[in-house]
Amino acid sequence: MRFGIVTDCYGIGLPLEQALTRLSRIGFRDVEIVGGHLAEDITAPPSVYEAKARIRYLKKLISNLGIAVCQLHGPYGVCDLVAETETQRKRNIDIYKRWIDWSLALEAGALIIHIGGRNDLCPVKDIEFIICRNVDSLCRLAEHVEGTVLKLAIENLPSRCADNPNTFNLYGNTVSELKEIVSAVGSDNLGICLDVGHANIEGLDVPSAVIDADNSLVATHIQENNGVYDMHMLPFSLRRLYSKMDWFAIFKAFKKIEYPYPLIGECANTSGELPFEIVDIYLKHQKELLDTVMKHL
Ligand SMILES: [Mn+2]
Repeated sequence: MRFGIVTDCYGIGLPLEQALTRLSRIGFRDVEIVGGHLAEDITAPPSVYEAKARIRYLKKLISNLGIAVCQLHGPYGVCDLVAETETQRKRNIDIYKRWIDWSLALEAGALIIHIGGRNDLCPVKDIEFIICRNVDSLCRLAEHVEGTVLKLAIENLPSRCADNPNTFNLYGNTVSELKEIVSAVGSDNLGICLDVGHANIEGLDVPSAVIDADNSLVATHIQENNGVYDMHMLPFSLRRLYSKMDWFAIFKAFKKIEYPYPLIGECANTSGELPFEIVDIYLKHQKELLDTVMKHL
């Protein structure tokens, strides 16, 4: 088991090319590229045709650095797959298709998708309606990736959020809800991204959530929080008094299901706040700590 990380761990202000170079130098081989590193406006990414020179450059850089793009995170919650209107939903699906094209161009393993039904973006609160619209939107996205190895990974999102009280998700808060969507869509390209921190906020038993997700798991967001704020800290940052996340049990669960991909830290707790040289030292040692823990499970 290997530990990788998101590319905005230095803060989004450090360009992708520089972040990748720094991460490679300190030993990282596996990353999630964040949408904000590829497009100024994540709801309007350039087409891969418009961006072909940059894509060519990035692919060469990634290969030279020995890095694998395990995951790519597109528009986060803003392109809701249920949406306020059908026109908006169609527009959001098309934006996701552009992110799929980027994922394919960069040979990413999985594209992370936020499940539709965010409270503030989705006026209809009927759960059956939310499920139907998600399934329909995801069927259309699955069609767009058919015949490729790219996985679309729907992420569990919390049903309450102390940081941003209005932006919680009405559905897709548990592994069983995500599995219901995955089986309704019925595509080999669709799976789950388990955000263990979101699972913790939701009050789920995190190791059991990993076991439940089992082979539908195709992407991860590893992050620690206190169960209230979505803190996105590296594992072992908090004392047990403040965090109920038992990292030894969590990593053991990933080992038990023989999770085949690197675990990706969606961790940016010092991002943009420290000099890059300090972040390098911090990340290098955190990686060493996590690799050691995983090796000795
Ligand atoms: Mn996440």
